[in-house]
Amino acid sequence: MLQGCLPIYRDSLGPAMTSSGIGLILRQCRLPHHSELVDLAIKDGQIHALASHLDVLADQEIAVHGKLVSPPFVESHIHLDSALTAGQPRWNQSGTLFEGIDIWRDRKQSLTLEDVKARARATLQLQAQQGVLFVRTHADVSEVNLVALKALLEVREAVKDWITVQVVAFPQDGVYGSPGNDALLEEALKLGADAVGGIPHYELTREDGVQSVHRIFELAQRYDRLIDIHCDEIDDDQSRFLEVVAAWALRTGLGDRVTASHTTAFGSYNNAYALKLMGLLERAGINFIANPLINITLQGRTDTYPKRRGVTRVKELWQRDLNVSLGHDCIQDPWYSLGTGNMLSVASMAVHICQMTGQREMEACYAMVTTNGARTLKVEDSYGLEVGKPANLIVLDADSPYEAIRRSATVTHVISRGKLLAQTQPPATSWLGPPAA
Ligand code: 17E
Ligand code: FE2
Repeated sequence: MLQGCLPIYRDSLGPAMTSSGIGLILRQCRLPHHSELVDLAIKDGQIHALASHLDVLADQEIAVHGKLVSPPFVESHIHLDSALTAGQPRWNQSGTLFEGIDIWRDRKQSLTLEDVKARARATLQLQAQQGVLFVRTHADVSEVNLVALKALLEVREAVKDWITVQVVAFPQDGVYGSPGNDALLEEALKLGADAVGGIPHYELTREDGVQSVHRIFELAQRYDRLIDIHCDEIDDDQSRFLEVVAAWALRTGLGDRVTASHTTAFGSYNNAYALKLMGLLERAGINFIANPLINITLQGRTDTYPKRRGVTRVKELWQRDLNVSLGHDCIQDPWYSLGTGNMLSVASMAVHICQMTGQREMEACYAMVTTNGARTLKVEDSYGLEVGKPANLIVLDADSPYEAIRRSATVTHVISRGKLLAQTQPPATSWLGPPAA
């Protein structure tokens, strides 16, 4: 069965016990959606062969013993410029998005290149050691010297041999919130940002919000960049910029080069409008990113009871075959003082809040932190467990994606570009009490 699904280059491996040039072999891997165990050989940084038994020697062997071997996690939405600043200069007391933006406005006055780079690199290492090898970060560009953006572009370059980073030029204070912001957004693209961002629900007026979406599409077309907009991150059922984003994606043909992040207001729309909107979203073919850890805490703050969940309609989007991925959004910053970089926590939170507790639904949530994220970032050429692709993969202390989420399994091995990047021992308990069973 497996042989039908996976290309196998057995002949190219040469006879057993001779020097094969194989750098690393993982023995007895359990791949997602395959019942048979396979050996996986890595040569020159690429996946060289996958077969039920590879009769060949390698420089290094890892016995996986039937554990899950998966493509790496994809962190499709995080703010590395604000990561690890929680409490500076003060803690968020109300827990709202707006207080977070105000605190960050104060903190960003003292940003330096070194400050941002050090925190971003520490965060990336934290993520990578837990199996994240692809990251899309937002960089606040509503800041006169573009320090955050320049720092994150430098970091993108400095870490590229072990982790892939994409940078979104994100105008946190609005494209039209202050006079210079529009020019700063364009300057960020000239400097090399991978994607254009926006925040239409935070612009001063509804009209400014619509205008900002037009401007973002114009810039994306002029500079040939992706789009990832913070869209309708509010409980206001009248916040309807998602339809504008989808309409422009349709009209410009940019389609899946466009991503709508957060879209929490979608959880508050009436069903009649949501039905109409779904049809447009299907035609537009854009990507969605939900950030369940953050939005379960930021949203619903003006509610008494019943209190909204504040997360977009993840299950319904998935049921319509639209591409949804999940992000952490924050690790210890003005919006969220928690966060570990563990993508299984994100997937688990989505399972709970979005009520995706069926077996297929939980597998879908695992896909949302792996393959769907790769689709959103458009990195599929260098992503996936296929012969000929770069050897980016992880080993988990679990037998299936479901078990990985349920037990928040340890990522025991992280392999990046064919090399072992990090190893972690799963926790081991010694039971000292009387026999329990
Ligand atoms: N900025 C924003 O507008 N929304 C967020 N969730 C974060 C930053 C973290
Ligand atoms: Fe965000």
